Amino acid sequence: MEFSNELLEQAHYWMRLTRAFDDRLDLLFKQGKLVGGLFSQRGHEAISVGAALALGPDDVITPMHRDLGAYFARGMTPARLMSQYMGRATGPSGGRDANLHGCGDLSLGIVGFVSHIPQSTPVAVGMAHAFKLKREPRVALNFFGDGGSSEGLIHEALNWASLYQLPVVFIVENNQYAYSTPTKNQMRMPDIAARAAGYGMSGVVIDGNDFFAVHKTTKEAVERARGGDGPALLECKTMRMRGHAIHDNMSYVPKELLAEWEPRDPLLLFEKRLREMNLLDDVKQNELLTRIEREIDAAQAFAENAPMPDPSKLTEGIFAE
Ligand SMILES: Cc1ncc(C[n+]2csc(CCOP(=O)(O)OP(=O)(O)O)c2C)c(N)n1
Ligand SMILES: [Mg+2]
Repeated sequence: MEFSNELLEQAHYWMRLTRAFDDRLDLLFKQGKLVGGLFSQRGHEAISVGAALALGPDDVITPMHRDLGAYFARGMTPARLMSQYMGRATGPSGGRDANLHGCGDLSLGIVGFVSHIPQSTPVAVGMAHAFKLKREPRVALNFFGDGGSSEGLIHEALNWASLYQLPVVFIVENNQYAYSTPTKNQMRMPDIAARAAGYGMSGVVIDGNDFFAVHKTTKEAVERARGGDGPALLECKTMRMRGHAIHDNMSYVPKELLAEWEPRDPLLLFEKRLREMNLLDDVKQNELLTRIEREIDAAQAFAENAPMPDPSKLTEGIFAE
């Protein structure tokens, strides 16, 4: 598969934007300017951006809490996302929820998730089933974590998806930990992708820090799913480079493990490749970083000046009795 220069440029922008936005959120949280918790994206950029860029405009994603890059790549603006993190009326959840929880926009093909994991997996399967019944050439892309993969719902969803050969692709972001639980304490086998065989679908292990591998494998799986060949389970191996959320100092993660992953940072690997391909130099890199900082400044100013939600509108858009 060829990677066009345009695609690589886009991917670079989205991945750097994700990293810089994540760093800014860390600062803003410490200044008391955000509401709710904060889940760092560091280490997940190649997965969220690489996978999301494999889709067409009519496809849908059901992201999880470390997929900020997928939101950007689907076209959600920094101003709206910053509003969401600051609990403003201008965020996608209108201030009803915070960070990426409850953050979706169907016009961009993003279905926001509820906190319970992995509840959005059967939602993706349901959408894929609807696409198939309506004979629409659309694909659902679902993201879940290694922790989520041990929940019963995953079994039901993957089994159903394979039985009906639905146009859905599952990305499991194996970042070695679910909160403080290392994967070896929640499953016996080394690869979650191995479970795919039990459902009669293909399972692939990918280096989740390698944009090229994530994008290529996802794109192929998406096109197979779109063509009627059914779902796939893609396990992207990475490392959660921060605590579960900002309150967590991850004292339980061995320092050597983090040191081992540090040089495999997805941004560093990607930029090294771009330089080798003569697509990046210091001037271009500095221009990009400066432009992104300005964009994030503007998003922050927008959100800080945006109104808080109007309490009288609390029940609007809520489906409940
Ligand atoms: C059903 C359910 N149980 C527990 C939680 C609390 N919780 C939120 S994220 C999380 C860990 C998820 O780990 P993983 O799926 O590996 O994703 P990661 O945070 O590592 O990206 C837990 C236990 C939840 N949201 N839903
Ligand atoms: Mg995890």
